[in-house]
Amino acid sequence: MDSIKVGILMGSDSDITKMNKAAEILDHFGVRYFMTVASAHRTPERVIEIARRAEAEGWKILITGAGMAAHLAGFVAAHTVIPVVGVPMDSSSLGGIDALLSTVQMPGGIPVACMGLGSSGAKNAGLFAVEMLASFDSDLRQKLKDYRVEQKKSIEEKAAVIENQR
Ligand code: RP5
Repeated sequence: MDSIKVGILMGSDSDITKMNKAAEILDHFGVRYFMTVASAHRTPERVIEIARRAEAEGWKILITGAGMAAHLAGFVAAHTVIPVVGVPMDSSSLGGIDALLSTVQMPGGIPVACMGLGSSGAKNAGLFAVEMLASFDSDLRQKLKDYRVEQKKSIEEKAAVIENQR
């Protein structure tokens, strides 16, 4: 079996539906991952343990999803040099703007790559992780190109259906 390449952490089990979009992409591309709940403020030691495990096992990318005063991405990034991709969750009464700013505005020195909000952001985090892995894997690069072709075909088919209805 392949080794784990990507870790997916989320601040709460309430983030699971959205963060599953990242997992679905990794499943599609056959990238092995570890997915769990770990909160920067409720279980900080657990987050540190996972960051240490990721380093020890040679995971390549960490995807984090968190909402509200979202410090999970930055907290994980503080404990590893593995690239961290943060997905702000649109789970608050502020619609996610709080999590977006918390995730994207890392002070210089500890980077976090911030995706868009919610499900689309999680899907893109999965794709971004695959793209990073594909930089060193030509089979994966070809699969990404095939995925784009399929996407294009799907839009063209939908466009044809709409045009034929008018
Ligand atoms: C964050 O606060 C989580 O990532 C979640 O998006 C939000 C709400 O968490 P719960 O109150 O649903 O556990 O920590």
